[in-house]
Amino acid sequence: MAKSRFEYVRDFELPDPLLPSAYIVVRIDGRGFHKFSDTHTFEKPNDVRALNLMDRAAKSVMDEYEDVVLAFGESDEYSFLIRRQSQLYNRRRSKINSSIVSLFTSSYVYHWPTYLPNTPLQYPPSFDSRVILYPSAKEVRDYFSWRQADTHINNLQNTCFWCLVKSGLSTKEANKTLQGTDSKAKNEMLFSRFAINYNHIPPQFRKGSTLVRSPPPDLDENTSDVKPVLVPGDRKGKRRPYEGTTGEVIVVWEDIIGDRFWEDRPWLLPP
Ligand code: DGT
Ligand code: MG
Ligand code: MG
Ligand code: MG
Ligand code: MG
Repeated sequence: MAKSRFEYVRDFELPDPLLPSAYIVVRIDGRGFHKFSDTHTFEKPNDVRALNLMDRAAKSVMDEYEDVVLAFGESDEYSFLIRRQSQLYNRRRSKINSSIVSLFTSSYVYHWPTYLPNTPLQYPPSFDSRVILYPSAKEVRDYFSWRQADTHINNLQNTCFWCLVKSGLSTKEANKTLQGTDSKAKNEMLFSRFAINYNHIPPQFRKGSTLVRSPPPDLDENTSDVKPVLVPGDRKGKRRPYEGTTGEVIVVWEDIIGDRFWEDRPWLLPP
């Protein structure tokens, strides 16, 4: 078929490939969720319904994209780790970025009535999205540590703040009370003034949500302890290392700053 004389404009669509073998992180973040959470009367500081809805939307992304091997969420944001050897959309940046945030957003809206049945959605929420490349496992570990440390710092601060406000202080007074306090002082304030042991607050609020896949059970009992975990390969009897792309997506509220989480799942950070 002959090309139309307009077809040349296609050449303006420039390639935007992501560096081969680099770890890919996509982070989405709710746009204007300060206002959005007020409009929809989210509980302060944490609304478990809204957080569970975020987790559900993230699960949709992992169910659809097997190369997303890990996701971490807190507040109005989620980070997705795409395995380093992924050939998803030939590693085209804007295709990956836009597809993930689009699916996340539609799933968030789709599942809204299930998680907040008595709160009609007042207007369409949106999320921004960015792609970050990391050259090695160290930066990936530090990236997720950064997000989880942020979860902790914000949650401790917000928990104190809303305790003070709910006890009768103005928001201005609460801010002033908290000014310059370190985390030890905040823990003590919660305990002595509000009888709250911070460590007893749900881990979902303190640690954020981590989504991973569970590897299928290792069929060979001789290698059940051997890492990396082997799974059945394409050819009968031939086994290959598990890459984190199959198995059920589960949510955990665990520490991901320490080594344990990653040692248990060596496929997340292949050398
Ligand atoms: P942005 O991201 O620049 O468009 O602006 P925001 O307003 O989304 O700000 P951001 O992302 O820095 O902070 C997230 C906001 O969402 C923050 O104001 C607290 C709110 N938020 C998130 N989760 C909850 C929740 O469970 N309960 C309540 N009350 N607020 C929440
Ligand atoms: Mg933001
Ligand atoms: Mg936001
Ligand atoms: Mg945010
Ligand atoms: Mg099309």
